[in-house]
Amino acid sequence: MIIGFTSALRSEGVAARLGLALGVSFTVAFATGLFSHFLQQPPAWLDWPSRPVWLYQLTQGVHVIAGLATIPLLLAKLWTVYPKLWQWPPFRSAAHAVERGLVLLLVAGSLFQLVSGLLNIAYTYPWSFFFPVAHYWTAFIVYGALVIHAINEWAKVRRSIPEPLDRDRRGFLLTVAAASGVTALLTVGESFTPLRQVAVLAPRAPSIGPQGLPVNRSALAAGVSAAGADYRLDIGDLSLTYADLERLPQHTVELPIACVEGWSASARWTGVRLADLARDAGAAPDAVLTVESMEKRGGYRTSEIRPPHWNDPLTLLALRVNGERLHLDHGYPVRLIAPNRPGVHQTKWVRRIVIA
Ligand SMILES: Nc1nc2c(c(=O)[nH]1)N[C@H]1C(S)=C(S)[C@@H](COP(=O)(O)O)O[C@H]1N2
Ligand SMILES: [Mo]
Repeated sequence: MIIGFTSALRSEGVAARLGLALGVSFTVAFATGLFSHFLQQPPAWLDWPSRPVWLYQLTQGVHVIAGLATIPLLLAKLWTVYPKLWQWPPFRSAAHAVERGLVLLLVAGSLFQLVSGLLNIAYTYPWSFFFPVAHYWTAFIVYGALVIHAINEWAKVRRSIPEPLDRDRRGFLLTVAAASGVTALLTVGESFTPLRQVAVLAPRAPSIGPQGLPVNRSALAAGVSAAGADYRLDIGDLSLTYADLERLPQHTVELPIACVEGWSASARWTGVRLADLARDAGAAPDAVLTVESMEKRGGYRTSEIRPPHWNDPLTLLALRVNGERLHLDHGYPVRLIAPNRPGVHQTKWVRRIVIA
């Protein structure tokens, strides 16, 4: 402990550099996180464009990778500054007490964000709160505290950054940077297929699953069984059998599924253009559609699809993936697939589309 407390690696210069790196990674995570939030729950006045098709895949991949790469940085930063916890007297003034309270909030909030995010992408929920809501609101607390902390510490940063570091401190920072880089490298393959072989830390490999595609929620987990001959897809006044859908003009598109948990995978989808079908069913071009699945319960059993997305010719009610009839776990008989849209909204086992 004594060695830890007096380590020469702890210096203002080291703390400042780690602080700057954390400032960048938290900014990236905050911005991409907000983007994801508003794509999942857009306010009524906000219609996101459906292009570029890969935008959400990119921002959410970056969100998760940036969060993971932040873990070594945060641990190093906490190690660098933790002797301050025992400083005496604990508060020199009221302003100092407020400043320390803010740092406590920042540390606790950051740890919460990283741990809860990590457990979420590992599909582990040892808590009773709803992850997206807790992660979203804590992000504002953390980022707000971070901005004030950065302002408070700015003089130290300005003072210590121009001073060169000695070899040991440089070595320490390089080790931390390498740990961060390796963490990113071992997970980025869950979105970026050329690196999928080394994605050993990724909870989902992009090509493992039926039909070479991961599954988030299987039919069994969702309580959905294979549709029989009585299956109908209802949209507006139309009611179509599976054979009716197969007889309609089929289109093939290459689109990714981009899960909020960070993995993504592209596939070749074949099916009916939603715009064609909605028009035949009498939808006005500015209508809002609600896609409902056969699933009885579950947070993602329905999704709303707004005009920019359902009018996009790439948006399909897919019957096939990579040339094969959809596997039940991928949404047989019919699933929605649309560009630039979170995976949670790519509704599987579509039963009905409501036009409003
Ligand atoms: N009906 C329904 N559709 C759903 C879900 C669901 O739970 N229920 N999960 C969504 C999520 S979170 C993702 S990431 C994608 C994954 O599609 P896949 O299982 O075919 O890869 O499906 C989406 N469609
Ligand atoms: Mo997902």
